[in-house]
Amino acid sequence: MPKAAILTGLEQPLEIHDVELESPKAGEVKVRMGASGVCHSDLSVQNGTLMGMPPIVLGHEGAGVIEEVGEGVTSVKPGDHVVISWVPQCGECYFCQHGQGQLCKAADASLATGGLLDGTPRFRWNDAPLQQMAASGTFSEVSVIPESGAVKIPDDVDMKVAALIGCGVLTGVGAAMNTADIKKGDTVAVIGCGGVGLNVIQGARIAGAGEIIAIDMNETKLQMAKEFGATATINASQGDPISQVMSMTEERGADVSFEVIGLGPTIDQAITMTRRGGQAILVGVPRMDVMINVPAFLGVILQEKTIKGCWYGSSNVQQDVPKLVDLYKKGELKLDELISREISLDEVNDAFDAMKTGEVARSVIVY
Ligand code: PAD
Ligand code: ZN
Repeated sequence: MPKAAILTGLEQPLEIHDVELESPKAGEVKVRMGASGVCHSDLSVQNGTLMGMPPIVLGHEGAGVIEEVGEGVTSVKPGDHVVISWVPQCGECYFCQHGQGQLCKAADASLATGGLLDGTPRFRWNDAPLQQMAASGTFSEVSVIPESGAVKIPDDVDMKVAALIGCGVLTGVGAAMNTADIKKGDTVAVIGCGGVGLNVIQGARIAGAGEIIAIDMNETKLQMAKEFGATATINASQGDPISQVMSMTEERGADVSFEVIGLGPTIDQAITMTRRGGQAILVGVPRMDVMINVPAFLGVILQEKTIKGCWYGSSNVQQDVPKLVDLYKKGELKLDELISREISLDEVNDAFDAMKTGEVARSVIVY
C-alpha cells in the first residue's frame, strides 16, 4: 500500500496514510513517483480557492517511472520515465484537434470530479473512494493516471527537474512562449515571482524580450528573478508598482504584463500597467468570486488591450515537454535553480508553510 498525503478537510493540514490503489484500467498507467513539486495550486485546494472535495490526494506536479499499464496502452511501457500532465490531452476532442490541448474536453471530467477520465479515482481509503487532484495525485508514492497524462522523457533527466516541468515550467514558460505573443525587444512585466512567475521570466527571456521587470514583495524572490532574466525589479511592498512601470516605459506601460499570483488587486494592476495595444496575460488562479475591474471603453476598447487567460501555459504537452527538456539540456532553462528545498512526503505541510511566507521558489518531495 502506498503512502499518500491526504487533505481530509478544508484548511486542515495534510495527513499521511497508507492508501489502497487499484490496478490501472484500460487506457491508464500506474506510476511510481520519483518526485513531486509543491505548487501554489495545491495550497489553493487546501484553502478552498480551487475546487477539490476532501478527502483528496493532492499533488499535480510530478514525474516518475511507469510500473504497470492497463489494456490498450501503447505510448508508454513499464520502466519508461514520464512527466505527469495534469491536463491529460486526449488528442481527439474539438480543442485538441484545434491546437488547444490545454483545454481538452476529456480532461474537464477529471478536474470536476477528482477522478480519472471516467470520473472515478483509483485510490481508496477507509473503505471509500479517495479523490486524486487533477487526474494525478502526485503526493503519493504510487498513483494511477490516464495514459494521456504520462509524457515520456529520456531516462537521464533528474526526477526533481522532470517533476517541475509537469506544472510550473510548462505553465510559466508556456505563458511567455505560447499564450503571449512577445516580440523581440518587448518590455515585459511579471507580477509574482514564485515557482511559476520565475518560469514566465525565463520564458520571456528566451522569447526575446528586451526588458523584463520583475515585481514581488519578497526581496529574495526579486534577487532570484534577476538570475532568471529580469533586467529590473520592483518591490511592491514599497510603493505602487504601476507608477514605477510607467516611469520605466516613458509612461506607456509594458508591452506584455503577466499576473502570476491570483489576487484581484494584482490582476487589476497587470491590466492597468499594460500599454495601449499591449497584452495582459492572467496566469494566477484567484478565488471564484474575484472579478476583473476594468472600464470597457476607456480601459479596453479605446486602449485596444488584449486581456488573455492562460491555462497550463497553452501547452501541447506531447510537443512541449520534449522541447523544455531540450532547452534545459542546452543550458537555456534554469530548472535546478528553482529547487529551494528537497523534502520527504511527511514534510509536505512545512512546504505549504514556506509557500505562504513566500520564502521558497519550489519545495520538491523526493520519494
Ligand atoms: P508562489 O506562491 O510560489 O508565488 C507567488 C509569488 O507572489 C510569491 O513570490 C509572493 O511573494 C508573490 N506575491 C504575493 N502577493 C503579492 C503582491 N501583492 N504583489 C507582488 N507579489 C506578491 O505561487 P506559484 O508560483 O506556485 O503559483 C502562482 C499562481 O499561479 C497561483 O495562483 C497558482 O495557483 C497559479 C497557477 N496557474 C496555473 C494555470 O494553468 N493558470 C498553473 C499553475 C499554477
Ligand atoms: Zn501547479
